[in-house]
Amino acid sequence: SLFKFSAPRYFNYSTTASRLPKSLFTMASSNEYSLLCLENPLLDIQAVGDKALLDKYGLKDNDAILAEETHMGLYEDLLNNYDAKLIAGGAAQNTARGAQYILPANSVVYLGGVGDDKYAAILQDAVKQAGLRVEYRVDPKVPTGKCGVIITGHNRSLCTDLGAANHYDLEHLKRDDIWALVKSAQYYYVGGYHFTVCPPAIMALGEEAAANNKTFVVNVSAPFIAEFFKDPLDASSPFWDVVICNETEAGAYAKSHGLASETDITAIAKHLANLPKKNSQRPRTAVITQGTEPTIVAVQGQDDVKQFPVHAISKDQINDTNGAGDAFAGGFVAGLVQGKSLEESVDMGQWLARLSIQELGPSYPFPKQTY
Ligand code: 26A
Repeated sequence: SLFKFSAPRYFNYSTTASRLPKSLFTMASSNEYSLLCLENPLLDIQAVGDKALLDKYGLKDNDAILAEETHMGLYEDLLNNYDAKLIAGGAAQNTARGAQYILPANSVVYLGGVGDDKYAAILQDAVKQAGLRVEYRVDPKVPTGKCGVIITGHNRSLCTDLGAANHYDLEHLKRDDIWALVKSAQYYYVGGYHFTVCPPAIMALGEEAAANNKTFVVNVSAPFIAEFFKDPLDASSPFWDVVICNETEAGAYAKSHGLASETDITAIAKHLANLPKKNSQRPRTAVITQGTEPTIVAVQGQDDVKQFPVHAISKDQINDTNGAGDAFAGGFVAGLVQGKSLEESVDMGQWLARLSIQELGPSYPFPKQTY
């Protein structure tokens, strides 16, 4: 089982690094950066909005979409008329910051594409605070991607202009120094939004994981991924050791795959867990979050599906829910990396999500709290 093995013990070179030759210092040790994450680095332009704003751009109150021509005015609108804040985002980058928040120093590295601009500098600052190492593919010709976030009550509507994030490529992943990080990592986390960008990079990580009995985690990330990016999503599914999604994404998956029910979350979790799997050395785990309703977990080959209630906080403690799911994934994956049980990993996910929804945007409290 995934949860019985202990992760390698951490070894922090930072105190001795200055005494080591430079070449050694730049090489990742086999215990460092055991978690490698891939997706789309974005800057969130977030504001509290209203129905009129959602209607103006034809947006649903709780959805995530790719921006089209008609949405391009949204960002200026948010900044000029809604007092928007600029906050580090990008779903898997939020997860990576979250996992690093819990894990020892130098545990997590994140890959994605950015531009060479002010927005990228804001992202660099945020990841530095979290101690997250990023290896961006920098495109000098394309601006850093941005996500308009409209908060209405406990809903958030996300509208993304991918920019430079859309230019991530296999060439960057296969660059000697980056591929060395891939080789030394033991856990991979891919945000599903990356299926819109570079499926070959996702497949390369999946193949590397399966061939070496490493752990490959995919988050479905948004209903439109399950619906419109079904083919690349399905091509990667044999590599999934863990698949994470929320109830809406589970429903979209059920619909696009013709499952009997779009609302029977237990049945969908079982279906995901039991899809064919390339690496048969461990069963797949499917995790479905449902907001304040219990988290559902199915394990390949097991009949019973587990439920983990959420320890809800009072409504007035919630700042916004932008990034709640990413934080859950961050805590859960940190648990995996630490060799925790399934129960504890889910609890770590719920704990980190609880912290994040009390902050503005997909952020975590500093000074750090400990699990
Ligand atoms: C390709 N798309 C649409 C996206 C995103 C995205 N991250 C990567 N790719 N659309 C929204 N997000 C991020 O989701 C987080 C909340 O879960 C936002 O940047 C936000 O931080």
